[in-house]
This record gives sequence, C-alpha cells and structure tokens, in this order.
Amino acid sequence: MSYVDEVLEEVVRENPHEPEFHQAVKEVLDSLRPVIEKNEAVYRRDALLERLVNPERQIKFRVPWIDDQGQVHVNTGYRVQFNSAIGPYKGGLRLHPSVNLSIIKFLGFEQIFKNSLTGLPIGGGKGGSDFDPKGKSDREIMAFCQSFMSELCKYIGADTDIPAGDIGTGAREIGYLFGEYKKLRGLFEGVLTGKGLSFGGSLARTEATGYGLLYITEEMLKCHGIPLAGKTIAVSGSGNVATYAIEKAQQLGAKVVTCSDSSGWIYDPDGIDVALLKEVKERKRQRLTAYAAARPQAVYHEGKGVWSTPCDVALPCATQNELTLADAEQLVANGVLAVSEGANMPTTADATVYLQEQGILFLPGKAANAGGVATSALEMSQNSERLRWSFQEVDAQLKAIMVDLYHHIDDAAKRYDREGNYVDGANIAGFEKVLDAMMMQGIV
Ligand code: NDP
Ligand code: 2IT
Repeated sequence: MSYVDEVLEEVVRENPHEPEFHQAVKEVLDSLRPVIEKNEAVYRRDALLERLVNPERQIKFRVPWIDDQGQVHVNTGYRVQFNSAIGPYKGGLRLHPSVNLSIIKFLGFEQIFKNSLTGLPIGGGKGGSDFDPKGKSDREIMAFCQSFMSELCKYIGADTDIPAGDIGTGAREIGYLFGEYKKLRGLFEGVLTGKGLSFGGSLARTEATGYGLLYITEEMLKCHGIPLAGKTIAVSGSGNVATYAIEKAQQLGAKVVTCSDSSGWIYDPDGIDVALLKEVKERKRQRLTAYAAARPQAVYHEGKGVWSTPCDVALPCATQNELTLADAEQLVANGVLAVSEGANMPTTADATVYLQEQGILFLPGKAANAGGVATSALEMSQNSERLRWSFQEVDAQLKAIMVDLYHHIDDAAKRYDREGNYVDGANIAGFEKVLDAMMMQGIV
C-alpha cells in the first residue's frame, strides 16, 4: 500500500467521528501523491505525513457564562494548534452551534496550506465554540467572550498563536476578546487580528476576504481570456465574506443577483443593493427578510436555492458542504464558467470532481479566500512595527498577494502535469513550503 493510503486509513481509524476532517485530509493527500512518491522512503521513515495530519496541540475547555436571566450556560471551547513549521499558529475562531472537533480540525488543517500560500510567515490553527451568538444581547456576547478568553489566554500570544474572526466572530466579538486578554495578561499586543481601527486593527481587513476572492477570480478569468466585467454572479451567504465579495464584484463591473442566510435566499434581478445589505445584516443584525421588505424588486425564498439561479460565476461564501453534486449539475446546466470558494470547503468532494470534469474553472477556498488571513498577517506586521498603513497600501498588497497566489498554484499544477487543476495546484504549492520547513527543522 502506498504511504499516502496508509496514512489516510490511519486518519479515519484514529479519528472515527470526524467526517469533515477526513474530507479535508483526503483531498489534500490525494493531491500530494506525486510529491510524496518522489521520496516516499524518506518521508515514511520520518513519519512526515503522520506529523502533518496530527495537530501539534489541541485544547478543549469549558466555557461557563451567565445569560440575562441569571441562568448559567456551559459551552465547549476549542483551539487546535495544527502546524507551526513556517510561523506562529494563525486562524480564526468560529462561533456556531454546529462547531465540534471535526469542524475545527478540518478548518485548522486547511489553514496550514492556505497560510503557506499567502507567502507570509504564518502557521495553521483554528478554534471556536458551539456557542450560538444569534439572538443574544451584547452583554451575553461579552460574558461569553470574556469566559472563553479567560481560558484561551493561557495558550495564545502575539508570537505564538494569533486568532481572528470566522463565522459568528466579527468586530464586536474580537473587541471583547481583546479587552479581556489585555486585562488578564497585562499586555497590549497584536494577539488577535480583525481588531477595531482604534486599537490596532488594519484598514481593509474587514473587506479583505471578499475583495481578495474577487481579485484572484478576476486574475484566473483573465488568464483564460474571460473578462469579469459584465458577468452575472451568484453569491451564497450574507456575512463578512459574502458582503465584501458582492461589493468588489460590483466595483469590477459584474452583477451579483443572489445572497443567502441560513433561513432563505434573495434573488435581486437588478443586482444586490450592498448598502442595504450592510444596513440589514452588519448594522441591525436582521434576517434577509428585512432586505426583501425594503426592496420591492427582490424576491425572497425560504430554504436553499441560490445555485438554481443562472449565472456565469458562482461564489459560495457561507459554510462547508453547501454546494452539492445536484447544485453543481444545475450550475453546469445553466452554463456556469467558474466556481470560486469564498467559504472553507463549501463544495462537496463529488461536486468538486464533477465541476472539474465538466471543464469548469474551480478555485478552492484555501487559495480563493486566503486574502483574509493574508491581510491578518499584514495587521500583525503593522502591530509589530507600531505603525498603520493606509487603506490603499493594504489593498494594493492584498491584490498583489492574490495575483501572485494564482500564478503560484497555476505553476505548481503545470509542474505536476495537472494544468488547470487548481485543487492540486493549491495543495501542492501550499505543502511544498511546509514540507521544506518540516524537513529542515528535524523531528519535532
Ligand atoms: P459570517 O458569520 O459573517 O457569515 C456567515 C454567513 O453564512 C451568514 O450569512 C450565515 O447565515 C451563513 N451560514 C453560516 N452557517 C450556515 C449554515 N450552516 N447554513 C447556511 N448558511 C450558513 O461568517 P464569514 O462571512 O466570516 O464566513 C463565511 C465563510 O468564509 C466560512 O466558511 C468561513 O470559514 C470562511 N472564511 C472567512 C474568513 C474571514 O475573514 N471572515 C476568511 C476565510 C474564509 P446566518 O446569518 O443565518 O447564520
Ligand atoms: O478561514 C480563515 O482564513 C479565516 N477565518 C481568517 C483567519 C485569520 O487569521 O484572519
């Protein structure tokens, strides 16, 4: 049996209840086969892949907090410090009732390769909790964040592990988390990214994931002779990534006709009104029904359905496994040209293979959404040098990083005879730097 197959079997055997983690590992290791085969005996002797798929450290803790009625609740907190070969652990904190160890480990594993692809010195980690921020008062959110940080603060630091936002964790939560860290540790340092602009946050970090998604998608299309301007785009989600993806797509001359939340979705034939979307979702924290109520030409549908909308480009920006094989078939039947993942692993494994077989340009999340963490690394640089860069400066660096990233994964795919397969290109290019660092640092 090949070394890759042995390790894949072991991952399933040793982590039996972690389907999302299996899915992420299988996709990466399948891509790495030709790289591993080149030097299989040495890698097997050094247990390279076993070290890659086992987190350096995983922390699970109790998070007790008191609601507005005086009731105590207990949630579970996680931080998985996956790989620090190329830099301190870096990755977001997800707050969502679906969070469990499998989800945090899949996200942490993906983050290793994504962070490597940014070209910046950041290792991979992820954390979060099964706490549900929906419907909670600001005081309840603060109580949760303070309790979460009272334990997490023992394991993180500006040079060791730097968390950030993800689903359910935005500027409000990062603010409360930062305040508590500072109080407990007595340190004003860049221990979190996505901070408010008044206390060390970077301009353009809020926009970065969505903007970066459009920069790399535009570059990919351009290299295939397709202009983005004038195209019709379907976006899922209506959170941080979706909102700024829609904003940049419109700035680049495309028309975005959909967005969604976990209750339903919007079809807006005139193009999504971003100012209204921000007012509804960012400021008032309402549901998309409020968007439809304020915009007569928009149609609201309950449940799923974004991918039934005819479009040239699909940008899944909500959550994992939201774009299934049936969705992919419908997109292809409607003539889609490209799918670019704003979320982490939003396309199921069978849907990804189908899209690639149909010749659809497919950019995986670890490349397409890397602009968020790349800009987090730029925030860390600004914190370290105690300076602040302008919006234009950060945005220009973000764009350059995303354009370089596209060419880096395109080259890697070509080097391994997989031209146009950006899943393999991203996994291989992300892995090469981590491999080099792990081999040079000995058995640790
Ligand atoms: P937000 O919490 O801001 O928004 C999430 C959006 O997705 C909301 O519209 C939410 O709907 C929807 N959603 C979440 N879970 C589900 C679900 N189970 N079913 C259907 N819809 C769902 O998160 P972000 O925009 O920050 O993150 C979106 C994705 O992008 C995630 O996969 C995240 O890991 C990834 N990502 C985020 C980065 C960042 O910088 N923020 C960077 C790179 C990737 P509702 O409001 O109803 O919950
Ligand atoms: O998935 C991701 O890359 C993020 N949620 C952003 C991580 C970060 O550290 O900015």
